[in-house]
Amino acid sequence: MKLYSFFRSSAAYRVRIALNLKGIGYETVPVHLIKDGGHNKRPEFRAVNPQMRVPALVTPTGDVLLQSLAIIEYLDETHPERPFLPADPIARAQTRAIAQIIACDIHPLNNTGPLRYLKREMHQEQSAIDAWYHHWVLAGFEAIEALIRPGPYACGTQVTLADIFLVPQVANARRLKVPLDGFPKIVGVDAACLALAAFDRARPENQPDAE
Ligand SMILES: N[C@@H](CCC(=O)N[C@@H](CS)C(=O)NCC(=O)O)C(=O)O
Repeated sequence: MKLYSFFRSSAAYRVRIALNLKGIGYETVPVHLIKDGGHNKRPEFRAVNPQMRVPALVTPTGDVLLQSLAIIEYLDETHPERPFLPADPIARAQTRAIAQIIACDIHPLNNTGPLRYLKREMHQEQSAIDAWYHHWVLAGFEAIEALIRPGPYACGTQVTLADIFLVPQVANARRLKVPLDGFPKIVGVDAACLALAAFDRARPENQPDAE
């Protein structure tokens, strides 16, 4: 498989974790999101992903898959051993809820594109943009902190979709200096996950395009 990725992209980080957890080898195709206004805006990448975002995954059949959640579900469906969701329907919904707080409620507000828009089109000061970023992470993390069950992982003793989404969001929050002292459960889950090779290998600093 071939993964279009950027070392710092938390959405690509999710897919890297999922690929590693499933033991699937892949080639990284780095797409620099900052240099020259973003290499993701080049026509050759637009031909891969019309949305011009990472991640994009090329499957062994040559199909291109977009959107981290769709890609991760595809990996789970095609490699059902060590599933990313628990068997019980209630537990599945609870696991998806944590993943979706990140995917739908935190990340879209704090992504490179919207932050750039706040700066360039809305002419906001960097301090206001930082406050916006912190606000939405803190609001989402408060909910997740209350939802985390006895661990070591977010939904119990097995790694799930919730962990795959949580760890990259924590890395992002740390990079933007969001104080995490109020979230001991999130910090504990993050540490437990990063002790696993699949998570560690997926970290931004361990990518071939890391800077
Ligand atoms: N919902 C998408 C988000 C993908 C996304 O927004 N990726 C960001 C990096 S984390 C990106 O490529 N941004 C490029 C840009 O906005 O120019 C997913 O989960 O895959």
